[in-house]
Amino acid sequence: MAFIDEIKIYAEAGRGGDGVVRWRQEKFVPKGGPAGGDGGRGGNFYIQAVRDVHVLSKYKAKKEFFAEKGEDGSKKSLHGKDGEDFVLDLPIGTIITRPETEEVWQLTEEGQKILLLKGGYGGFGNEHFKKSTNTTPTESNPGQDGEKGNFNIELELFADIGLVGLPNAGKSSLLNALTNADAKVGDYAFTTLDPNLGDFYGYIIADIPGVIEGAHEGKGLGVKFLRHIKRTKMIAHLVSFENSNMMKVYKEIRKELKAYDKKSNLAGDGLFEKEEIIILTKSDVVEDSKFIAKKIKDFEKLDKKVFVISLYDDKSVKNFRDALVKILKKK
Ligand SMILES: Nc1nc2c(ncn2[C@@H]2O[C@H](COP(=O)(O)OP(=O)(O)O)[C@@H](O)[C@H]2O)c(=O)[nH]1
Ligand SMILES: [Mg+2]
Repeated sequence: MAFIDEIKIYAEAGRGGDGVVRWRQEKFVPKGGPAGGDGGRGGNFYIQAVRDVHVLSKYKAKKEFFAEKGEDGSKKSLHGKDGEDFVLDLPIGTIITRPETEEVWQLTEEGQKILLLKGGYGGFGNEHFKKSTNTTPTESNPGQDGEKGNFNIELELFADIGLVGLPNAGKSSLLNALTNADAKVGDYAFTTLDPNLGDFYGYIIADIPGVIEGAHEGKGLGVKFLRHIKRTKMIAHLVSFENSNMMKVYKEIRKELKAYDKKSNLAGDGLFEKEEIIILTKSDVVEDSKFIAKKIKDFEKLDKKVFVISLYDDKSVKNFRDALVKILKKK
């Protein structure tokens, strides 16, 4: 699944239609009064927030957008039709900047629509210039140009849940099990350049690859991805039963999140403080159910919700799915 972080686009609002010079057609009157209509307004260029995580990849190939030109005026004082607006759909969480003016916009709510470029006004037709001193004006204006501009579009992913954990913790597998995503499973921790996204009953889950020790310093791909979970509602922190010291592994990742917050000046409002649930994965590799119960207890001492999952145990996945729906509904 392609995931684009940043694209540059060029856009133009529509030019206004021209005003025209026309004359009233009356029988036996060679030149009736002025009857040239005004041109229509050019279409505006808008951006609009949609709840669709894949929409940005549509603009990978196409990067220039033009709103429609206004129609020219016509005879019988008819106004030209206004040009159609162009509305560019972008995912919620997108930040748009205009380098020329240093303006910045952010799309935060579904349906939010922002006018970026105004279409040009239509020109006046000759009827508009009629005066008592000049009943046969031969003047008309051309339509004005629409505004034009370059924009940088940056997607700050607006996932609801971010999956965090060491490489191999089972994040991609869990994402695939819970959603329609098709994330690569296996040794892709450091080669996947894109976070994988999946739709979970309308909530977006992001699989954040490569959070390892030193991620906040830019080791691995961690830091590039950590910023994507800044705005999630919740973190699901995965720790595999394959690790001999699960608590230590857990704390190492927590340390990375904290260090990232500090580095990004997010202290108090960052990844570390965000609501977190803990998922102990691959329980099938452990045979001793007492050991599993003991681990649950250890982690519950952190005062967080703890789940145990094995992808070889459908019931464990189903239980987790149901619990997650409940948690999300309360938000
Ligand atoms: N035994 C077992 N293996 C699992 C389970 N979930 C994932 N795996 C395996 O663990 C490896 C790493 O999984 P992956 O989802 O790629 O982990 P990620 O690096 O955290 O995304 C893969 O070989 C998976 O097949 C599980 O519940 N039990
Ligand atoms: Mg993975």
